[in-house]
Amino acid sequence: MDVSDTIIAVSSPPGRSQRALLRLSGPDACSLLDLSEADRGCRRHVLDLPEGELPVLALVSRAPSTYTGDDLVELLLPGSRILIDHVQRHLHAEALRRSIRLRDASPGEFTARAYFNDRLDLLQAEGIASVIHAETDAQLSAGRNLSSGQLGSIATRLGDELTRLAALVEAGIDFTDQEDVVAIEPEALRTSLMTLATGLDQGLTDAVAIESLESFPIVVLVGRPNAGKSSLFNALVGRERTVVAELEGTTRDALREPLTLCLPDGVLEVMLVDVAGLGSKRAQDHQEVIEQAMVRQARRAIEDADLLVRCTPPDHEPLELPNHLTARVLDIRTKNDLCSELPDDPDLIGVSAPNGTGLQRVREAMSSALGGAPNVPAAGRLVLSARHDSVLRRCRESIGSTLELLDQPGGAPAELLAATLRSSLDEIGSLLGRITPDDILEHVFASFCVGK
Ligand SMILES: Nc1nc2c(ncn2[C@@H]2O[C@H](COP(=O)(O)OP(=O)(O)OP(=O)(O)O)[C@@H](O)[C@H]2O)c(=O)[nH]1
Ligand SMILES: [Mg+2]
Repeated sequence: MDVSDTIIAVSSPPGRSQRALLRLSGPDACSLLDLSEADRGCRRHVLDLPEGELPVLALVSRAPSTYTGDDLVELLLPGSRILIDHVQRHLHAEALRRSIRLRDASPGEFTARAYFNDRLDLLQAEGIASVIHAETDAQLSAGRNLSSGQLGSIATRLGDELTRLAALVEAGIDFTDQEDVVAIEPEALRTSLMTLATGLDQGLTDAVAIESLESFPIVVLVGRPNAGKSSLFNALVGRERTVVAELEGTTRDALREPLTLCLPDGVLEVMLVDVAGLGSKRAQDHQEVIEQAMVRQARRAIEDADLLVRCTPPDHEPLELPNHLTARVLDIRTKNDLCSELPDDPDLIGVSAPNGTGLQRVREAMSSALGGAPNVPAAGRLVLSARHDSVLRRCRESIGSTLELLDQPGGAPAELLAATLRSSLDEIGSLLGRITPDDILEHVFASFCVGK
């Protein structure tokens, strides 16, 4: 990535829109647009296109206090694809005429420049990518935590302490002849490292994997027509979302609604789906076109489910489900208020939609059937990507190696202790992007879109 060129990209989404945003960053961003040193902030600017003059709004920021750390100009233009093409072509032609090195930005290059210019660390850059790609509240909040430096400050504290310990160990190697330099005692080193190791172990155990925030488990309420599925659906989501009636076949389309299940350590968000009843004689006979379509849609929803909640009222046989399904099945007795006798099976979950009994048990049973792990972490809970997790684990391993050396009979040579401490520090450095191989940088910035 050549950071000495000036780069240009459309930062708004493709297609027609009210306004489009064209971004330029680099040493010649201002001179290409004939902006003087005094031209800063938001100002009217006229582009002298071959097709005619085009007035635009320009937001001019000067290095180093910009997003990229270089001069940055953002042009707000009418969102016409053809007009944007004309402006880009004009600016490229002008750059060529004036021997200015202007080129189209690659994905994430504006943020990569911010990283290379020390405007943000690698974790903050990854946080920005997560915010851009977020599709759920959980992903958005994880991205925000990352870009606001939640993991960065933990890594910095860890790195500072490892640096202090490594410096003390190395001081013992390099300056033993100087009286005022005291090498750290093995016991003091062990205590400090144990504190770091315990903190890391705890953090890694408590952290939530960012991948787990990507999609919600799908929970489908299944049963025969009139089994009380829609009534249970409404009771769980807490409003009259779907029609309930005595008539068999009331629900036709599959209805979806997010449902939040509270867990001791966070929240499990699921997509609850209500479908048409299955197993009715009429649909089996394939008489009615609408009913066939209803059954097809319900079957599709069942195939995609992570959990099937089978609803069976008292004195009815449970709906038989196809053998090939891999989703777990949770059996619920609906309309439990109609049941005169107490159930023999204490594990049987009975629920009554009109008076709300059993709903909490249904929620608990659903979350435990789905593994019981939160997919929306509690506020402040650490969210780690696979890269963060593996770097922290390698750092923990290196700390473990130093501790093993300290436990050796007769103690270990200070050089070896220093080497393992350095490895832990290198891992922390690679987390923040201070010591980062090019392939990791490429991987991180490739996940951005062009123009960011
Ligand atoms: N007493 C009692 N009646 C219920 C309960 N749940 C549902 N019902 C009644 O049972 C009938 C059918 O309820 P629905 O929720 O529409 O049943 P469904 O399984 O969605 O039916 P389809 O959409 O036709 O497959 C309605 O008259 C409801 O009022 C319950 O817990 N107790
Ligand atoms: Mg229904």
